[in-house]
Amino acid sequence: TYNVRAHSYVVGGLGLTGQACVRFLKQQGAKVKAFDTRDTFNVSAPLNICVTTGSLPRDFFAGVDTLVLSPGLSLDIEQVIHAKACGVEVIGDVELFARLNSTPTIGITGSNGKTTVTLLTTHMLRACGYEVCEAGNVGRPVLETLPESVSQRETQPLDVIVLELSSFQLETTSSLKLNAASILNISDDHLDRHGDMQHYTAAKQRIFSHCDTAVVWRGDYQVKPISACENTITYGLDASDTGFGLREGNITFDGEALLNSADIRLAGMHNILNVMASLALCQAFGAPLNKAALAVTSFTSAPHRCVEIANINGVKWIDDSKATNVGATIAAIEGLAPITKGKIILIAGGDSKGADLSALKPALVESVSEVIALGKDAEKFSTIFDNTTLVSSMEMAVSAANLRAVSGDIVLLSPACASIDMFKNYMHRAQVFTDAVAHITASVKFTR
Ligand code: UMA
Ligand code: ADP
Repeated sequence: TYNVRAHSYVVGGLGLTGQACVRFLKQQGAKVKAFDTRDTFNVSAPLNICVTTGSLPRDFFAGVDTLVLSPGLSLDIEQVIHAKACGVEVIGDVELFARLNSTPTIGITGSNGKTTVTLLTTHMLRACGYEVCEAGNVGRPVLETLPESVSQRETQPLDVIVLELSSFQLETTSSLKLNAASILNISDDHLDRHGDMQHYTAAKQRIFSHCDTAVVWRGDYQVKPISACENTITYGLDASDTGFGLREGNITFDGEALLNSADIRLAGMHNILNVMASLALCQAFGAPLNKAALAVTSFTSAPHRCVEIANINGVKWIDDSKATNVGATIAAIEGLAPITKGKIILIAGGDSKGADLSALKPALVESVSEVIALGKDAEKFSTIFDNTTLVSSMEMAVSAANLRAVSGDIVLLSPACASIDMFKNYMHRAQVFTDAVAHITASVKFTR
């Protein structure tokens, strides 16, 4: 067994993950100090340890054997190269969790749908009577789910943990044992960090390294495990007699109807796939499938994922600020096109993270009347779609859309890009959008 006290740690980065690592390691009585590459950053409570910012002194890693690196930091930065040169092992918080965890665990990764499937799977398992919590990229650092962590000590022992895992978290993980795991889908994202699709896919494939049951979408060969897993459950939108399928509007398991898709309160075919993935993960864990299926009907979308925030004179305003890559925006357009009575006006742009936006073109040409683009990579939209208007703020984007939209239309904020060039995060971007839309509502009332 892994003994935390027998090691001496450096925690790299003091965001949410780094702070949770420091607290956990200190509680366990381990030796720990930290660095952050930024001159200034916020901590939620005093850490009471030695913290170094910027470049590190030459002897910084003397006597240290493990660097726990935050997911927001690349393995290529000078501090990590320095650590490796000193013989220090570089791991992430998920690897530390893996070495200590003994609770059954389910893992979810993919370019899109991770949070939805993580929350839905958790919701289903809770409805089946299990003590369950979600953690990881969804927002709760994984170490906080261990029974010895302060936040878990006061609560009931967990029957199962559902982990949302990003490619950054998987990149530094090697011994995570999962009862069930899935790569939901793979499309272009984070290439500024991973370099190319091959490295990005390889990071995601690490989820299957020690996994009992792989949950596999039949629609993309890239999501199949390259390493051997004992069992496989497949799903897809075809009428399959094995695994999960779709027949006459019903989600089926081994050909038997399980759930009518009309009872699902999430929009778009991509969400049917998300429901199937969640059901398959529950099935792999051994949960009663009928109860899990019933729970779907009481699950609503997490915020900022294709949510209608206003209907002003017949124009629907939709917040899909969480669409930070091309795959998510395509899913939103394809999901909304069949339900719109008019045209779709798309507000998009931000930091494309090195992505090739041309994959968006067919969906734009097919279903979007105009793109209003903002942010660092706004001009990339002009190169793939003629009717693109460039604006310099979200307020301008909303008022331009308001001028063009008529009853029956949809104005969709689905940026296909990260928000960090103009906003604190995707939630902040959504707030600025919502405020600007509320401003229109106020002026509509005023003119009346
Ligand atoms: N940073 C520095 N220097 C440092 C430390 C951080 O510049 O020394 C910067 C990073 O480059 C990044 C930001 O600070 O821009 C945050 O990085 P972090 O590693 O400290 O992030 P945390 O606050 O620990 O949050 C992370 C996940 N964030 C990232 O991977 C960037 C959160 O996912 C996750 O909820 C949290 O751990 C708990 O597990 C967020 C995310 O955006 C939602 N994830 C990306 C995505 O979903 O696309 C991968
Ligand atoms: P993630 O956690 O992977 O970012 P979310 O569930 O938060 O995933 O959804 C992010 C974005 O991707 C939203 O815009 C959502 O509408 C879209 N999306 C959700 N599921 C899928 C899917 N299976 N395929 C493509 N896009 C999806």
